[in-house]
Amino acid sequence: MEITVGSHVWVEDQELAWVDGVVTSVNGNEAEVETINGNQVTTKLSKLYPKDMEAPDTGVDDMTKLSYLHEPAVLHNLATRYGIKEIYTYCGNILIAINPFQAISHLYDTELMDSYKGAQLGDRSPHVFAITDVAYRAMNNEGKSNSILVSGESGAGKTETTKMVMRYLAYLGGHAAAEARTVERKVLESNPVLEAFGNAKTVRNNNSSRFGKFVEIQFDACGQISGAAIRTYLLEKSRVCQISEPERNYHCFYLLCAAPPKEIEKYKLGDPKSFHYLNQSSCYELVGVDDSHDYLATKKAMDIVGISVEEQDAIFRIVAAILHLGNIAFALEGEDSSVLEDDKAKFHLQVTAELLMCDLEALETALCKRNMVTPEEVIKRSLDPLGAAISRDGLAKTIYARLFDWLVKKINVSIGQDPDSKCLIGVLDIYGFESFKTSSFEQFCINFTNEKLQQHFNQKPGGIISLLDETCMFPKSTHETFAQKLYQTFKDHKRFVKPKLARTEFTIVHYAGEVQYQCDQFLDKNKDYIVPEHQELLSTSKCSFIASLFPSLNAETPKSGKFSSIGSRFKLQLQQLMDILNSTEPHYIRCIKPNSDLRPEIFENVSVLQQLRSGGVLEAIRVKCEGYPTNRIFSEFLERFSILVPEVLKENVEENVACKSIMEKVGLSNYQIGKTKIFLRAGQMAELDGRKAKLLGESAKVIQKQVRSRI
Ligand code: AOV
Ligand code: MG
Repeated sequence: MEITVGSHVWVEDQELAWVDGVVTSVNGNEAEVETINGNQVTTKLSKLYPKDMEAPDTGVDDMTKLSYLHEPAVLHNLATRYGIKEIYTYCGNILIAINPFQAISHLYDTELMDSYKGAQLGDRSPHVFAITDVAYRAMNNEGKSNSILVSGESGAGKTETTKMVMRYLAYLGGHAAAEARTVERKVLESNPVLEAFGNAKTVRNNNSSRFGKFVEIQFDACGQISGAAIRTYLLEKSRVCQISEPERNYHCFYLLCAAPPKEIEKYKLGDPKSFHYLNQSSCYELVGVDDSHDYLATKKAMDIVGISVEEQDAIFRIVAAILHLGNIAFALEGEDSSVLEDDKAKFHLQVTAELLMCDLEALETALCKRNMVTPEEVIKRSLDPLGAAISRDGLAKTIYARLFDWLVKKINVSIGQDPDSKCLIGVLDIYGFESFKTSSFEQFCINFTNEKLQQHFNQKPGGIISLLDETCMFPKSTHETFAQKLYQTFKDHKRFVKPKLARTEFTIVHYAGEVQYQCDQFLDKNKDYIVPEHQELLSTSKCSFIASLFPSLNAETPKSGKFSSIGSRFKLQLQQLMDILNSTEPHYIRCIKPNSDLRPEIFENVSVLQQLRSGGVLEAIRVKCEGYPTNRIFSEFLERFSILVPEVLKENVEENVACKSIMEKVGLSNYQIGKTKIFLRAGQMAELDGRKAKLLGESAKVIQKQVRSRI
C-alpha cells in the first residue's frame, strides 16, 4: 500500500514495541510520523506498517481475520482482546492463551463445556475446550491418537490450561454410571497430588512445576476413558536442600507444617522457620493459599487416587524426616572429622531415625563416615563437616526423588492401563523456559526440553550432555576442566558463547533468549549416585514402605556407587517422548505471560512480542502470509469496497462477480474466489484500503472545493 501524508501507520517504539500514528510528511523513502503518545518520529517507509482503521473495537477472534496480518496488528489485536477479558485467540488452528492472572467468571463452567461439545472450531469463541473437542473428535473419527502440546514460558499458564484440557476430556469421555467414574476422577485428582510434591514457588511463578509431565489418556472403542498413564520428567532435586530468596521449597513441606495438631505432634514438627531446608528463604506463605486447607485437600486427593491411609502416613513421615534430617548440623572434631554440632542436632538425628525407622547410630555413621574399599579391607574414613553436610543433603534428595517416583508409579497402577485401547490423547505440560541469576544443570535440562519442543534444537550445540558424561567418568575432572572442554569444542558454534573473562560459565543462545549457565555443579548434578552406605541404611528400615523405596540391589539395577548419567537418561526419555508425539496428530496451545508481576490487567507489549516471536507464532503467521492470509465473506467485502466501483451494486450481479469486478478495477490479480468468501494475498487488503482512502480524500477535496467556491 502506498503510504502518504495522512496514512495511519504503526511505527516501532522502544517502550511499546509498536505505536500508532499519522504520517505528517513523506520525503523520498523516509516519512515523519506523529505518534499517539505525542512523539515525532522520522523513519524509513519500509519500516512502517499500515493500521487497519476499520478493525473492530473488540478485536478479531482469529488472527487470520485481520485485514493486515503483520506483527503490530497481531499484537494490537491480542492487547485489545485482553483488555475485555478475552484471553483466547486463534491463530489459524493454534490457540493463543494469555494468562489473565485472575479468575474469569463462567469461563470453565459445565454449561460452557456443553456448548463446545461437537462444535466446529471457530463456530464458538476460541477456547481450550474447542481445541480439545477437535482432538477428541479427530481421535474418534479417524481412529488416530492425538496430542495437545501446551507451551509457554514459566508462569504463562501451561499447567492451568492442561488441567482444563483434562477436565474437558473427562467430561467428554466420562462415564454415566457413578461407579465407573473412578477412572476419570483418579486422572483429575492426580494433579493436586503431583503438584503438592512437584510444584513450588519460584521467582517466576507461585506454583511452578518443577517436573515435566506427559499424561496419556486412553480411550475405548466407544470414546470413553479406559485408562491413563502419567510420565514425568526429571524432578528438580536440588530444591529439597537449597532454596533462595524469594522462593519456597516443595509445597508438601509447608502443608505438613500446617497440618492439624495431632500430626504436628506425631511428626515433631513446628514452625517452618525452624527448619534449615525451609528457612534459607524468608518466604513461607503464599498469597491466597491456605496451607492447612491444602494439606487436607491433598490427603483427600490421595484417597481418591488410591493411596491408602498407611501409605499416606509413611509418605508424610518421610516428608517430616527430611525436614529433621536437614537440621542435623555438624562441627569439626580433630583435624578433619565431624561430630554432631550440639544437642539440637542430636535431637533431630534421633527424630530422623525414629521417623525413618532406622538405626540411630547407623544413620550417624552413614552421614559422617565413608567406606574406603581397598583390595585388602574396608576402611571407615571420616568426613569433614562440609563433607558430612553434603552427604546429608544427598540423602535427603535421594529419599525425596524416590518418594516422588513412587507417587507417580502408584497413581499409574491405581488408575490402570487399558491394554486394548487403540487411541489416546496425550497432554504435555512441561516446565517453562527459564533463566535465573544462577542458572545451573536444572535450567539447562528445562531449557533443553523447551528447545526440543520448539524443534529449534537442530541448530543448538548437540553433545553438551555427552561431553558432560565424558567429564564425569574421568576421575580427575572438575567443573573447570568441563568448562575448558566446552569452550574448545563449541568455540565456533553460533549458538554457543564464552562470556568475556568467564572461566566456568557458558552462554547458550536459546530460541527464547540467551541464558548464561554456571558450570560449578554440573558434574555433581549429572551423577545419579547413591552412596552405598545410604542405600544399606534405608533398605534395612523397619518401615516396609521406606525399605521398598530402596530395594536391595540385584544384577539388573545399576550398581550403587557407580556413575550413571542423569543427563543421558533425560535425553533418552525426551527422545522417547518425541517419538510418541510424532506418532500422534498434534494440536498446539501457546500460553503467553502478559507481565512479570503476575498481576491481572497488565499487558506488556515488549514481552508479549518477544514470546510471540520466539514461540513461533509469528513464524506460523508468516507461513500463512505466503498463501492467502486474509479472507472475507462476499457481503462484508462488498460493504467495505463497493465504493471503489459503485456500479457493481446497481447491476444486480452475483456477489462473487461483484467482488471480481472490484479486484479487476483496482488491478489486483492472484486472489481466489471461494464459495462464500474471497481469499486475498498479503497486502491486497491494504492496497484496497489505500485506494478507498485516496478516493474518499479526493471526494473530500471536491466537496471542500465546492464549499469554498460557494463562499
Ligand atoms: P506454567 O505452568 O506455565 O508455569 P501456571 O499454569 O502454573 O503456569 O500458571 C501460573 C498462575 O497463573 C496460576 O497459578 C494462576 O494463578 C494463573 N493462571 C494461569 N492460567 C489461568 C487461567 N486460565 N485463569 C486464571 N488464572 C490463571 V511453570 O510450571 O513455572 O513453566 O514451570
Ligand atoms: Mg506448570
